[in-house]
Amino acid sequence: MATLFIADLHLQTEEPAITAGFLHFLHGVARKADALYILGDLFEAWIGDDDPTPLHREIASAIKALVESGVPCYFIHGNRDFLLGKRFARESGMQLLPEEKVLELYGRRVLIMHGDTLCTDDAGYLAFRAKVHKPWLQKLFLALPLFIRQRIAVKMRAGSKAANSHKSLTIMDVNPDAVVNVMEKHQVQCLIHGHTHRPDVHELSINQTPAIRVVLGAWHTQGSMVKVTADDIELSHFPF
Ligand code: LP5
Ligand code: MN
Repeated sequence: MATLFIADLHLQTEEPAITAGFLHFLHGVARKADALYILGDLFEAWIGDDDPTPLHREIASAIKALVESGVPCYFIHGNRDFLLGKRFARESGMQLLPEEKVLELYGRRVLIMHGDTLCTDDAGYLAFRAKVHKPWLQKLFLALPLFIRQRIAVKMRAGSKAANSHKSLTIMDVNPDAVVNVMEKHQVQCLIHGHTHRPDVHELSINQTPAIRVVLGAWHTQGSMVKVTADDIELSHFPF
């Protein structure tokens, strides 16, 4: 049996092919898994569980069907859907996890994260993140009318794109020391994350022992997943 990990689907109404690919995944390979972990940025942007966008209902229902088929589904927030809350979790059957979670999988300890907090060279992002993670600001934002929230999200996305266009690619990748620190903190030899959209398997050394960091790919034109079994940790890409 196997445990599956995906991230960075960035689902949005404007990208029906990605949605179709995800629905196919949920009705197919995911049904045979022991569990499915979604490591953030499932959605392109999330402005509250009360958003009536039909796509959200469709995705919730499809994930719920997976869970009701016997495959538990877990979610770690990304930097786009950090406001996804208990109401959507209930509707979809997903169990919400903290931003750093250690799993015991087939005798192996595996740390899972979205990955944005590893980008410690990106001071601008960390400052932004600290602000939008303030509970009082989130409460204030969620109390706004939906159309105002939509406008703010559009401005934030535009602001981010503009800021990113002036940043070096290195700054927007994980900091190697941050990776070692978090893996040593959790005493793991395996880390799986997303966010950077740079799928790869990186070998490193943690506590003088071989370790790996597996980065999931974003779902732009194909699917990407990590499959963990008792014998292997495999990063793969597949057509929608
Ligand atoms: O997301 P992406 O891939 O473009 O870049 C990310 C980092 N940017 C972000 C910002 C998100 O894209 C914004 C999404 C909002 C969705 C929901 C709204 C919820 C509002 C909640 C309010 C409590 O995460 C980017 C990183 C990059 O990853 C790589 O790691 O570099 O970080 C930034 O770009 C941060 C910038 O340095 C500063 C942020 C600019 C935002 C400007 C806001 C102005 C509008 C405010 C209106 C009131
Ligand atoms: Mn992300």
